[in-house]
Amino acid sequence: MSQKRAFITGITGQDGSYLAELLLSKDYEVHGLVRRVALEDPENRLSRLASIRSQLHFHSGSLESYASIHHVLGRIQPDECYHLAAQSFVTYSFDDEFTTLQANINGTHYLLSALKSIAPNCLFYFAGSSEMFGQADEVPQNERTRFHPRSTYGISKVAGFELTRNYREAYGLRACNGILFNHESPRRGFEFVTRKITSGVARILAGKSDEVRLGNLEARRDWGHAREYVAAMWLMLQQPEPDDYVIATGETHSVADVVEVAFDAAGLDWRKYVVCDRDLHRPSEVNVLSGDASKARRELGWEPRIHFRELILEMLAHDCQAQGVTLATGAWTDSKQ
Ligand code: GDR
Repeated sequence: MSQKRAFITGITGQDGSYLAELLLSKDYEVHGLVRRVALEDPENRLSRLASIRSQLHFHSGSLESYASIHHVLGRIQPDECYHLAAQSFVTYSFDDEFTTLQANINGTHYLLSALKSIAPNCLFYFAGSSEMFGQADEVPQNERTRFHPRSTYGISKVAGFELTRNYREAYGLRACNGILFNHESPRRGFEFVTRKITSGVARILAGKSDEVRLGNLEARRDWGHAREYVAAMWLMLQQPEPDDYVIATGETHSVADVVEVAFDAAGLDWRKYVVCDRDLHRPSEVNVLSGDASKARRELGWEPRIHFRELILEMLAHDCQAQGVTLATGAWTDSKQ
């Protein structure tokens, strides 16, 4: 059988980098959409891909332009398309609603429409989000739970989800939605709360900072490991029929729990360092999210193995190493990067 060709939008991000590694290990030819500026500054902007860069095919283009997407897809003719690129920071979506909606909805729409005309047999994955559930009616949330998003980010993901479903139903596109709950790793962006905390603790240990400023410590999330979540994306596209799947651990923890695990492992009393800042609270918060991934377990054979504490300690160990400090307790697992 000839080598399969995969196309990833958002390849430079946390999920994109893990997915590219997974697909290379399965002998795919891996193509990624990147901004021109990224190609001009590979050391910084392609840093998560450093170890596999030479094996990837990059295409400069923009999800803001239908013509650009059409052109790139025409050149690649992919067998599988993973649409991960988005304005993905929920907090920012309150500062710039318009850009979030335009970028996330139009980008998805352009891609689906271009695939329909250029590569209608291509398998398509859309990165949906637990933020679509928002203020959910039920706990835990599954594929049938009603959406009630609480940010324009969540709204944009609901629109992307519905576009994907509609292209499947109306045009027979083999398109799947992953409804992924929070997933983290040592490659997580520093603006997200888990990485903000682990990198903040590492900076305190290195003597470069004396506080971590946080918003709502009571918010509860279902946090898994990104490396395991990208495997679920691939599994979804290997099924005989396209469908939608919740991917989650089913365990929830508060932001305060992240704080406690990270500071305890560093031998620090978090009360001396964590500053609660009202300005970092969101105008409409999602208080608790907890996913029921039994459909994925049943149909995909997917199961998370890395638990919350192990995840946070892996991130902390990585951040400490980057700051040149060692943890006295030795209570963490080594970073697997
Ligand atoms: P989230 O992730 O919004 O769930 O979206 P984030 O880590 O930003 O927030 C998680 C929770 O922590 C609370 N919080 C803070 N958040 C940030 N970023 N900074 C803080 O200082 C802080 N203090 C408290 C938040 O209010 C929130 O309740 C992530 C993203 O990856 C999305 O793209 C993805 O779709 C979802 O996960 C699933």
